[in-house]
Amino acid sequence: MIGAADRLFLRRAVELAARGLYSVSGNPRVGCVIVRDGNVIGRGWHQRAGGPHAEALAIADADVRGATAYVSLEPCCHTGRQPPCVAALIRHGVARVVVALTDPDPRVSGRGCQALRQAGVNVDVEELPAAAELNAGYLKRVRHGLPWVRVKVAASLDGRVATASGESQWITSPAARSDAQHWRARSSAIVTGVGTVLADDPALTVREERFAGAGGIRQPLVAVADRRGRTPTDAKLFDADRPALLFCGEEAPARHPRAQVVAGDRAAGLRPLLEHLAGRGCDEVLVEAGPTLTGAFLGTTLWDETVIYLAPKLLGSEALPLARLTLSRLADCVTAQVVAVDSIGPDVRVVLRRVHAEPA
Ligand code: AOF
Ligand code: ZN
Repeated sequence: MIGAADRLFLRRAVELAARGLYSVSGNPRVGCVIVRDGNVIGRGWHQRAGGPHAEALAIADADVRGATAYVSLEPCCHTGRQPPCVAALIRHGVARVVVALTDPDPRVSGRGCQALRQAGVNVDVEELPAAAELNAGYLKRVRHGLPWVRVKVAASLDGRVATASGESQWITSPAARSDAQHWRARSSAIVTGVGTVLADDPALTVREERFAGAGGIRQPLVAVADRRGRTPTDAKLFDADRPALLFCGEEAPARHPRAQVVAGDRAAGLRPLLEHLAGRGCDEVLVEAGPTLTGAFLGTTLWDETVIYLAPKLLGSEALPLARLTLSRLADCVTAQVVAVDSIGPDVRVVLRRVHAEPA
């Protein structure tokens, strides 16, 4: 049985999990609160993939015998880079576990709860949408072998991203550009196109200290869709200390002095690119590209979310559109659902989700 106090502590566990928003990539964001007689006696959150799990950190805080553990994700029952949390919870005599989200990892997937019950621990599962939302990328990767794809666009009010001559710096305000760092910082990878690299030479890094965890700022991997392997060796995106990948067609050189080349006809498509990134453990991918690659994503069902910063300016009908898409019928238009609208300095930020035609 779940009560109001249980829901409160479970929400606390999810809040703790959110502290890993910028540092955990490749693993779920997980929080754990341990409570006895209405008092919190232990708390922990997962801080980086490969590091200690939330439960282990929470247990380390106190004598937890007979207490209740509130966890934002089903405790693991397998040995990965860390020992199984289920065994630790049992060994330390936790009497009850309340879970906000079942772990879809095939090594766990209900078996964590089952093992706890078999050991005589009471288990309640109370699915909290906030727990799933925080791990939308992890859930999609584990369930579908694809990352959560977020497309970022900075445009004028008339949906233009550059003048006809290619001038684009800057359409949105410094406040909006700083806000946009948040999406980079939470991503496992940033995807761009070679056209953007050649035109703008972006660094595509996380630069603000507010995103630094215990180990400093985690830089997301960078991936360039670059069919012919034209990314210059002195491109700024190579300057950061993180993996760089070029997704090339078969005609591209097999090697690049500063990047790993993923080559072949299949590598040149967007789905293989995303599958490759998911295979490397990328949960959330941010597409920061020009009209061609942005249009290529938005014209498919491969994207999940779009974040558009709109500056109150008009660039006119000769300027470049945010997405190069050719549609002949209104019925073919890309449809999205608005999930948030906010003012960011003088600009507006709109967050949209793809309308899934197929059942979720
Ligand atoms: C938990 N608590 O805090 C986390 C869990 O390589 P490992 O050992 O870190 O295992 C990764 C898997 O463990 C991951 O796919 C997920 O199933 C689980 N993550 N589980 O009980 C945690 N981070
Ligand atoms: Zn665990």
